[in-house]
Amino acid sequence: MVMPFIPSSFLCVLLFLTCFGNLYPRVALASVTRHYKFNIRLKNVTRMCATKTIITVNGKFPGPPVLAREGDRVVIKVVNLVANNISIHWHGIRQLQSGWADGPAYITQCPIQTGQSYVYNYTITGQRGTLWYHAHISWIRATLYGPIIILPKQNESYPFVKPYKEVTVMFGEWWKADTEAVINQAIQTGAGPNNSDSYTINGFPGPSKNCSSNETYRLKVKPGKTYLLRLINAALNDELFFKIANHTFTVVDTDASYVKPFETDTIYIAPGQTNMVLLKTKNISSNAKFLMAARPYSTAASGTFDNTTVIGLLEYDGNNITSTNSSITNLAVPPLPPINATTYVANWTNQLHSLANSRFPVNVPQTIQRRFFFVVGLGTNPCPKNQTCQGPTNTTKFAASVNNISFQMPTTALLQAHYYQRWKGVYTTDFPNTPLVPFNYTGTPPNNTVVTNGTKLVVLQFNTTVELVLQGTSILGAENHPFHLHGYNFYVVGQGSGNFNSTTDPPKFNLVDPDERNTIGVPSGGWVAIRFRADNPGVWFMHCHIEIHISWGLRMAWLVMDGQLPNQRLLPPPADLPKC
Ligand SMILES: *[C@@H]1O[C@H](CO)[C@@H](O)[C@H](O)[C@H]1NC(C)=O
Ligand SMILES: *[C@@H]1O[C@H](CO)[C@@H](O)[C@H](O)[C@H]1NC(C)=O
Ligand SMILES: *[C@@H]1O[C@H](CO)[C@@H](O)[C@H](O)[C@H]1NC(C)=O
Ligand SMILES: *[C@@H]1O[C@H](CO)[C@@H](O)[C@H](O)[C@H]1NC(C)=O
Ligand SMILES: *[C@@H]1O[C@H](CO)[C@@H](O)[C@H](O)[C@H]1NC(C)=O
Ligand SMILES: *[C@@H]1O[C@H](CO)[C@@H](O)[C@H](O)[C@H]1NC(C)=O
Ligand SMILES: *[C@@H]1O[C@H](CO)[C@@H](O)[C@H](O)[C@H]1NC(C)=O
Ligand SMILES: *[C@@H]1O[C@H](CO)[C@@H](O)[C@H](O)[C@H]1NC(C)=O
Ligand SMILES: *[C@@H]1O[C@H](CO)[C@@H](O)[C@H](O)[C@H]1NC(C)=O
Ligand SMILES: *[C@@H]1O[C@H](CO)[C@@H](O)[C@H](O)[C@H]1NC(C)=O
Ligand SMILES: *[C@@H]1O[C@H](CO)[C@@H](O)[C@H](O)[C@H]1NC(C)=O
Ligand SMILES: *[C@@H]1O[C@H](CO)[C@@H](O)[C@H](O)[C@H]1NC(C)=O
Ligand SMILES: [Cu+2]
Repeated sequence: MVMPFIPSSFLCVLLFLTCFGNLYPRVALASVTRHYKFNIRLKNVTRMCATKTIITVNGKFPGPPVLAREGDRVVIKVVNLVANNISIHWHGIRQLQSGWADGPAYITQCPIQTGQSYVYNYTITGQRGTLWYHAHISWIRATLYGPIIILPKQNESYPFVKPYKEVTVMFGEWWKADTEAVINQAIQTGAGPNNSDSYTINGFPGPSKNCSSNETYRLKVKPGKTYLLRLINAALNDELFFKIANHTFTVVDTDASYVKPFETDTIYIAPGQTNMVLLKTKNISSNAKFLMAARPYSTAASGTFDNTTVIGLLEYDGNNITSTNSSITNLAVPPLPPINATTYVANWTNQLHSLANSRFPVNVPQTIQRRFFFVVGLGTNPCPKNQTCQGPTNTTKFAASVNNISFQMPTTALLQAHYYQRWKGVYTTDFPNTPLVPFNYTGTPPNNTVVTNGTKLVVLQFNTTVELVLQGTSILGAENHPFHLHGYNFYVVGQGSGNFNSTTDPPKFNLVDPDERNTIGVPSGGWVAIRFRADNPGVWFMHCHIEIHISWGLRMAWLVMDGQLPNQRLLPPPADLPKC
């Protein structure tokens, strides 16, 4: 059913007794349309001793939650009131037949220009858990992001103990510099970009010397209760470890898919990924305080990434909440794995298994129609003749590629070009299934690191079963690349270090209870294998979720053709689809 537009805060009060208080109380109707209005506007916020003007949704940082139940339709009118072009991606939403609402600029839509608006309209089908939204153009997502909270259908429960409270914990970065200037300069000079100045928890960078004492995220809890934490990594460039001193977590979900619960004291979460974890508070009376901390996992060279630690506070009820910076800094920072703890990441990821029961079955393709082997990593472009560059050896610009193709952004949207059959001169369909020049991907890097540039797509017939091996390289340093696929969830059937072996590795694939997700780290100096069924027609972006890598070209797109039946076709574009 469609309701007339009402402000989301009002809807919140109408449908939920409390919106982010206790649990989300009962929704009156089985399946509804939820209307939101996102005014994209500037806001001055003060962090780390300075005030900065940032781009926000409705003046909120992080942005307001989109709250829905599985099966609901979500209609979000986005109005662009800033000077920049804007588009918003609903990260992890399947967008079945609604590819026009996916959001990546120049892939599924032209950006929303200043003063214009666009209505994102989609149904949440077969998904429940935590996802998020973020701007999907340039580096605007640095501040334009927020949670998507999908509750189970009415009268359906979580497949774990009912939490006493639910809390969203969103990680991000704080940049003193203007991130648009940072990326523009990096692209111009070819050098690596500057680093962020701090990580954030729900927008707070934690205590910093001589700055306001209220910049620390505080989670107030009662003793002996179970809290459901919805963790989201919205950082631009960094994978993170997260820990709360003297507490452990039970991981119950990845990317809005339930997993077999397991205990861990340190979460590993890459940009684009989400995790739901249960936090059982201790049976202590009052006045207890513990630090929470997050800091990066990276194998990149020291100095090329922000290696700071963000601190938050877990405060038990009855505590004096006017605690100052000094009382925070007296607490012990929980010990996190070493920054380059690749073994910890592999071990953590190996513990993820789908529930795979009758209520939440695994639909991993057992037979495969198309196999792909994509080599992903860094590379270079030669310096233009009339310029000086500051990339590797000072004669190049940093680039990145998939099968040595550095994806060039078109100036019109690919989905429109496809739909209106005006694709000539916009894209080609000759993306290679395997690298054209094989080499020892994780061995001594080749001398020639130059990439080719192009806008190439892979065409898939509707319902094709796909297996994709993503192989990392050691060119200009081995790094983990968190790959995100739009329009689909996939199953992670295998991973390993070194080069993928097409004879010995596939027999070890997990086709029983593989982790289902939308973003997976290609291990540093290793590979990962995923499977999915191409049952969603449209043009679907796939890219590393480290923003500097996507800017350098670590991205490509799949074109999935319509099927025969009406419900297997991409629907016509909405009338207000932005024009380039
Ligand atoms: C932010 O602060 C500057 C300087 O005080 C002011 O000129 C500007 O109007 C403010 N912007 C907003 C969106 O409040
Ligand atoms: C959203 O899409 C549905 C299905 O196509 C349509 O019935 C509805 O009118 C749309 N709502 C808005 C506000 O565009
Ligand atoms: C911190 O407190 C100051 C002074 O009361 C206030 O102006 C500022 O907005 C607060 N900052 C945050 C992040 O809440
Ligand atoms: C927290 O853990 C540390 C290190 O293991 C230990 O020394 C300390 O006693 C613990 N504190 C509480 C309150 O459990
Ligand atoms: C963090 O990076 C800086 C350079 O940016 C380096 O000097 C410092 O040693 C690094 N710290 C750690 C703990 O790695
Ligand atoms: C809270 O802290 C203030 C300042 O340190 C102190 O005056 C007050 O008594 C404390 N309140 C409680 C309930 O501990
Ligand atoms: C991690 O970094 C430390 C300190 O820089 C170094 O000694 C160690 O060899 C590195 N470990 C790996 C696995 O690269
Ligand atoms: C891997 O994880 C398991 C389960 O948490 C743990 O028992 C084991 O010690 C871990 N191994 C390494 C090498 O971290
Ligand atoms: C270099 O040449 C290109 C192509 O002729 C031109 O577009 C660009 O503006 C020039 N750049 C500089 C820095 O002169
Ligand atoms: C590149 O140029 C910078 C600045 O001129 C210099 O500091 C650096 O050593 C040069 N690097 C190489 C590899 O030549
Ligand atoms: C690839 O490089 C690795 C690391 O140097 C080496 O161990 C391996 O033998 C090489 N593989 C081939 C096929 O040359
Ligand atoms: C790379 O260059 C070095 C020195 O110029 C040469 O010895 C080596 O054989 C080259 N390696 C490859 C893989 O071409
Ligand atoms: Cu990457």
